[in-house]
Amino acid sequence: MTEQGILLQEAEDYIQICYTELGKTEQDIRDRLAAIRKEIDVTGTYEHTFEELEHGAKMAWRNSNRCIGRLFWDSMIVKDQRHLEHPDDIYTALLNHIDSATNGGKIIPTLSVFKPPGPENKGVRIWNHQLVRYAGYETENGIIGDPASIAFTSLCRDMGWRGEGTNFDVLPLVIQSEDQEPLLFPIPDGLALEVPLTHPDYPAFGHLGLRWYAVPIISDMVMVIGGIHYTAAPFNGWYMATEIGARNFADENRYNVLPQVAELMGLSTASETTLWRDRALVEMNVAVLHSYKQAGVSMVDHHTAAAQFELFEQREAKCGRPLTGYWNWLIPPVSPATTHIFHQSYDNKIVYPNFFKRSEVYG
Ligand code: HEM
Ligand code: NRG
Repeated sequence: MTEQGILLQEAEDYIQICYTELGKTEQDIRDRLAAIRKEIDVTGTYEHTFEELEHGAKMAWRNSNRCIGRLFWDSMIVKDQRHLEHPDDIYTALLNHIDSATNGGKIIPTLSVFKPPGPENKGVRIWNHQLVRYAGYETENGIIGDPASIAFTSLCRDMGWRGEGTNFDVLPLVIQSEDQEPLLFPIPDGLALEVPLTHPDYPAFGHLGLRWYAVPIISDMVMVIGGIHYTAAPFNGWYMATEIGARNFADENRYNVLPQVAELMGLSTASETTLWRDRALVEMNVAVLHSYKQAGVSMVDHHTAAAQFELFEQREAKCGRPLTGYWNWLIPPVSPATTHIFHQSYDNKIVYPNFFKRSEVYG
């Protein structure tokens, strides 16, 4: 089949299901498909209406097999920024996303959509993994900051950016539009809300000087709806505490702070059988939940998130939609067997619309 034939096929599949879910008539579907056929014939591609884009983005979240947060798929805010081409305007829109999604701490799940590539244009691409992320530097005295950001940080430095060199330097935005070179834009001080970490029972925990940003805004995934590849569609919800407490700070190839937490708790790290890692891990997660609560920033613990996911499973069954999920990612990294997710299996079939890693789509 030709590329246009495939696009038309995918458009037809999507419009059928989208319009059915939105309660439109068979005539609406026929009319829209005729218009899309014509548009693809003439231009080689087609544009989604806002309604199609909005519902498609929500479906893409609903179909994200690795996401435990899907109960709230239907309430996401979708911002249509497809008209923006100039990097300055895209920058402004990204700052607006950060600000309006943060909402003073009461986080609003939000997705901004920028111009997708087509036969005549290359669309928009954001080079950051997340809009807000800490830099990582390799130095003679070891790594400073987030080891996961070393490659991207060095790219920013090649483009002329200089961070302060702390463990928590907020990286700049790197935006590419059409055929232009990627450009670098700073995130103004104070725009990205951050939470200093403290522990309700261990004052010494606060002296570690740990902090994390309020809102995870994934910006490097491709959203695929009806055959259109949205290469710039940053989205956010709120954090589940274990993402920060059990991975970002605990992984040995990330901030790796469990030995320091064990020490301030007075635990001996001489033998694994004391389970000092596990005890430090739990208190690390207590600190994350406590600190976000105290700062008034939305966050969910893994037990509540699993209960919400169970409700999502039930609602999907009621709507007659087969549930898909990826067990390896859905189980939380702390006490997984205390959640129902651990004790059942999930079908990891990929259903469209969905989000993909760039490498899955473009190799
Ligand atoms: C992955 C929670 C909102 C799409 C995840 C993960 C968690 C999570 C814990 C696993 C992350 C990891 O292990 O690194 C939540 C919570 C949300 C939320 C608590 C609160 C509302 C969203 C939204 C979207 C989304 C709004 C998209 C519109 C995804 C996708 C992944 C994912 C695509 C997989 C990411 C990857 O493959 O790297 N989510 N999520 N989530 N979530 Fe959600
Ligand atoms: N684990 C990553 C974030 C992955 C997505 N998680 C969310 N997404 N909660 C981290 O930064 O720790 N979301 O859209 O809310």
